Amino acid sequence: MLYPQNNAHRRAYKLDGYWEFKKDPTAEGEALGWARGIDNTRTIAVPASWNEQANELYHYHGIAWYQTSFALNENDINERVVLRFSSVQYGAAVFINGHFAGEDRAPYLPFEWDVSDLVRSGDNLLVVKVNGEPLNEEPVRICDFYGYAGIDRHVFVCALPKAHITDIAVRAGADGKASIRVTASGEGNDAAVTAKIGDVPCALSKNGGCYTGELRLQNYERWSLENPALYPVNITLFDNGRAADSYKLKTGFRDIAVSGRQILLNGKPVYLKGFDKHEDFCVLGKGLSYALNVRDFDLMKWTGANSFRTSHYPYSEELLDLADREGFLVIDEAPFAGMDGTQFNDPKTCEKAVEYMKRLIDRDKNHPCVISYSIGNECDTADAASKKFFLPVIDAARQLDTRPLTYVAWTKPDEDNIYQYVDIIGLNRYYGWYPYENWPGSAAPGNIDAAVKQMDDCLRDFERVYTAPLIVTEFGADTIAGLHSTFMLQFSEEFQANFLRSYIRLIKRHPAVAGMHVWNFADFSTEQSPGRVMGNKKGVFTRERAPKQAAFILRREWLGESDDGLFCRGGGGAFKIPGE
Ligand code: BDP
Repeated sequence: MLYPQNNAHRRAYKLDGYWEFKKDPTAEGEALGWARGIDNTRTIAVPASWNEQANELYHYHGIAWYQTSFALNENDINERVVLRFSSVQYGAAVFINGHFAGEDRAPYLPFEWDVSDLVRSGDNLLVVKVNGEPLNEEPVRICDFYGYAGIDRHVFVCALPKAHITDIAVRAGADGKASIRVTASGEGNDAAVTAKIGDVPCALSKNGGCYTGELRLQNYERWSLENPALYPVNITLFDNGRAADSYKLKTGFRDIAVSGRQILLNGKPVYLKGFDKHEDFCVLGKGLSYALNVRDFDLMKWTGANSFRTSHYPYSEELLDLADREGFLVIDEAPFAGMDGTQFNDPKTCEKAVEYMKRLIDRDKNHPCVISYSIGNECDTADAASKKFFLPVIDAARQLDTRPLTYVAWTKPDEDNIYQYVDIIGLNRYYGWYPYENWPGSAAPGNIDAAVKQMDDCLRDFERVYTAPLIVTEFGADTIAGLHSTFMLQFSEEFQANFLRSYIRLIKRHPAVAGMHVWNFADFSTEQSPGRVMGNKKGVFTRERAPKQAAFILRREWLGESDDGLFCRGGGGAFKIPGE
């Protein structure tokens, strides 16, 4: 699905702003005719989760109704009008001018409908019924993160030409070759499509239902961490002898592959250093913020990170755009976290999982930053029934994309049923933090030396059983910013700094490991519980993005900063003490 854009042929109206909002705790809105409009509402901002926008909304996870209006002119309504939601948690039923437009429950993924028959010139009423939590049969769980709900990314109304481009897939390799596939709709038999990357044109030929072609750039720069060169791809659809539609996206020429124990970027081994993140910030909840994204990349770079995982769901398209521009390597995770036998044994849930995996790849396939899709996080894959769920997901992913697949879990090497089918093995380990009662000889919480020994054993066990690259996809310790201790006590900044440094140094000694992601980039909100002090505090940064001591340790481990450097350098370069 293409991201909305404005050009000579397309208009995209963003419906950001203040909307009207009404809770529906007894689910009676539909019967009361709220689809035709709601009254006695309160104001809510879009995009953003609703929970932190008002005291009365924080704990609300039921059904809620949103309403706004948008104006279209005569030109718009003579075209194909499409309504696009970039993501709504957890699913939306949508009504335009009182008529049903569509319903979709895909978590953290976009959906759109042709609403040409429902709109009129002038004002149009848009009403959205939102489910505040996922239905049981959906392959998505709110794990250790707060169940933020609402319209958390942009909503667009688009006017597209009747003959229009519906999809574009560009695969650009390190050798300068690009293959392009375009699908269109509403065009005549003599329609044609042209493509241009940079200055190099390419006529696409009609192949079954789509237009395909290849081109090669002679003078080009590869997309890499140091130089994330992006090239504009301009696609034009000609119908009846004239340009009917066009679309512009960006591509990067790069290869990603797994060979032996290594991940290769443009044929050279690349070591992943970075974080697991969450879409989570004060007031916004999971709401999109461009400024926050820029800040997060700045801080990730400042620590020396080159990559992150979108734990535990697809993040916004805008965030991936930024990763393309900034040269970050992303493990793009499907929303399948914490699945167990209940989901594995329900064929409808398994079918949905395949659909969502396909939709994730469809959305993200053109991003050079995406180096791997993670098919899930910490599911009960010791259960053989997990194959019923994951093998079709893996199969679907392999049919659509050549990117390596990752699976992330805490299962033991010989008991897991899924690792053998993926290309990269993600290990989540918390030795020395959580008591692992079921792991014989588990390190006591707080005992870093024993934890490191146990992590070492774990890596050796995996190295014996699997030949694929390993990534330590999670390790970390909750830390309350401002708590200090010389006794190496859990929750102190000193403990976290030491804990991370010890893990990192051990991990670096294992050549089978191709990377490490610290849990977590920043503190984030969770359901309240005795083990969570207003959220998960394993962030290297606080929720407000202030560094804990561990952030400076990462700089030293990942950038090779000296001790002096910890105190004398700002993020933007050398900081000179006046007079020195
Ligand atoms: C891991 C989960 C992650 C949690 C983390 C933790 O993948 O979602 O937040 O543990 O406990 O097992 O901090």
